[in-house]
Amino acid sequence: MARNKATGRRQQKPQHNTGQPGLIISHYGVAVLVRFDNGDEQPVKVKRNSDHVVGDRVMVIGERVTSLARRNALRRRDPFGKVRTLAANLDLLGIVVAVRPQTPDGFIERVVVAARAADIEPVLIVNKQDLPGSADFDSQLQRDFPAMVRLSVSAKQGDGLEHLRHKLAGAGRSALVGVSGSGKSSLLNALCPGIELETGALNEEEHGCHTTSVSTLLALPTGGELVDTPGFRDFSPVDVSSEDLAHWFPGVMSVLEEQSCRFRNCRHRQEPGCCIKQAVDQGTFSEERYQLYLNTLQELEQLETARNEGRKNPFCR
Ligand SMILES: Nc1nc2c(ncn2[C@@H]2O[C@H](COP(=O)(O)OP(=O)(O)OP(=O)(O)O)[C@@H](O)[C@H]2O)c(=O)[nH]1
Ligand SMILES: [Mg+2]
Ligand SMILES: [Zn+2]
Repeated sequence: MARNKATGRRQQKPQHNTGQPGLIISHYGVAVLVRFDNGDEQPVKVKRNSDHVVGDRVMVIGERVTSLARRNALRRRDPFGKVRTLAANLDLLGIVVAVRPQTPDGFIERVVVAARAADIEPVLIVNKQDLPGSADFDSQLQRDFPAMVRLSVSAKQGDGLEHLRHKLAGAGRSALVGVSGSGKSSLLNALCPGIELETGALNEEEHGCHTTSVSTLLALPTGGELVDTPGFRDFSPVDVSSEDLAHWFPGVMSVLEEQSCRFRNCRHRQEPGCCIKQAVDQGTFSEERYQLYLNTLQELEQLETARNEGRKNPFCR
């Protein structure tokens, strides 16, 4: 019986006439790889723009795949305005960052808000601890995201992987996202010995080379499931409203846990009795991060207005 190259699992021949429940563990554009509940795997053809995604529970009847209802899905808008679903039915989202390559400003915040709005726990995974400058980078992240779970690791040297394994085992289903070259596939290789996903060196500008092109879900030997995704630099959220942002933005959420603004729908601009504005004035919420919040809010509101007026995404190139 043939074996899947990435996972080493058995692949079975397509079965006809009988409906079988399974899970999509890879998506190749015109086909998905389904893992059935008995552990067998089978590639099944799908339409190129079908909405099936890694993490979907499906029913396969003959060569037809039907997705069952999703608990949640993480979606982003790519730079061309197209909505991309990264994965479905997630419990935890590991945002992989490293001192090199740099993660663009605002990236982490947007992913965190999108995850929280979808009821997925966001966790910062600070990879490449073996590189010089990592300690300062880590401290900066601690200052900017004090309330977030932060795991410092090195896929290369194995530091911190025990903590990560433990977190992933307790979570259920997780996915890794982050810019190309941050080390997502390297982490999966370190957590799943023998997997050997392709990894790629950074280029001369210290950017990743978009090595991973297909999302893959793997069952970890130490418990939990983990999805590797292709890297991207921009995260324009899809299912996030300005209200979500005003609530879930990192730092804002921590202040709101202690105090509340006078108005329930406060957007923390100039509204009277705003505890975020007060925190900025008192220096407990940094001016820089507040500015990042306001910029993101403005962008989301423009998107909302455009959507309400039926216009195209104004940020679409
Ligand atoms: N020094 C060091 N290098 C690492 C570490 N983890 C990964 N790398 C290197 O970083 C580069 C990118 O790693 P990948 O695992 O391919 O990164 P990725 O996030 O999967 O990238 P895409 O698939 O393009 O999104 C490779 O050269 C890895 O060897 C680490 O902990 N320390
Ligand atoms: Mg990769
Ligand atoms: Zn407010």
